[in-house]
Amino acid sequence: MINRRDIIKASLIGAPAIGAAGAATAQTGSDIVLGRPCVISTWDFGVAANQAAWAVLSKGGRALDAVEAGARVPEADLKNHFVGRAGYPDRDGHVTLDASIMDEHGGCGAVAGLEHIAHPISVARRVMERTPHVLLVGEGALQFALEQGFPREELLTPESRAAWRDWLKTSDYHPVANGAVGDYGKTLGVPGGKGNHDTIGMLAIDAAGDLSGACTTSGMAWKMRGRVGDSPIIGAGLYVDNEVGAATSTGVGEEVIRNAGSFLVVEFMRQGASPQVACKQAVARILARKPDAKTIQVGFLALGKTGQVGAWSIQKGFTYALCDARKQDALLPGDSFY
Ligand code: SD4
Repeated sequence: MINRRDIIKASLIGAPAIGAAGAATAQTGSDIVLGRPCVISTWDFGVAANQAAWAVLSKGGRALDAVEAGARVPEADLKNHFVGRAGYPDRDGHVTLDASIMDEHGGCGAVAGLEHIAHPISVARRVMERTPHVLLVGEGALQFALEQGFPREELLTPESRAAWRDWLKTSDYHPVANGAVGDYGKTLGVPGGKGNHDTIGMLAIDAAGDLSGACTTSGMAWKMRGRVGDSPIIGAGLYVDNEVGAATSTGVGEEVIRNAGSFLVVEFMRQGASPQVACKQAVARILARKPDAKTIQVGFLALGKTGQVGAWSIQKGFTYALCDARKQDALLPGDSFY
């Protein structure tokens, strides 16, 4: 994988892009600028998700439809143990899913602790479009999904069950009072980091220049029953402001919630920070408020209204995928403090 600077130099993605008015848009600082339409998402598997989103965007489709289509790809991927079907369960063996979606009008919908439904992102969209509410949880979310015609399914695969049983041998998870990131087990490594890094956050701009975002996850492996992370919390795991830009997060959700992370990134952008600087400042805020957070992973991804991209994390290892008319399979490492 080449680094961000190389890619900008090589003009692979950082080449002058077609901006809002169809004119060449200059890069600002170290920001990568994508053409319109475009889509970005967290982690390596974001490449495949972006391509599904691109199938919508390249035909002039709406960013909202694109991010839903993209997020459904890892939700269905049996090799991905941190999103949708085959997600690792909580400590009691239940696969509980969190997801949120936001559109260009500030509309939002989310589900938390949803069981037995393979595509929580689509249920989140129904919450947005067909209820007067923003967030449905647990039993109520399941009831709503079934009423909406989503099939009830077993999401715990034999492989995920085996991993859970293996984890039960040591139950290697030690929450610390209200701070607590815990130890997610030796096989998963740094909490929120490599080995435990498959939440997808996806942000898109469509041909009309409108923004939408989606975020979906099975949350931290072996979490306490009832634990909800940042991904379904609007302003924490996802925030979209069609005037300014959008942001999403991955990693240990407790630290993101504590700092209203994605909202914070968008607010920094509103105050004039580039998406890259905004992500960096939000990670710095987390570290300033809780210095021992340097042992965990949190990453932010942001997309400015005119296609600038930002990505910053606590630890090395955060990657993100980019896609516009010039290239649909770009993958870059984010910048980090450690
Ligand atoms: C959570 N943020 O539930 C999610 C998990 C994650 O990389 O992103 N892991 O806290």
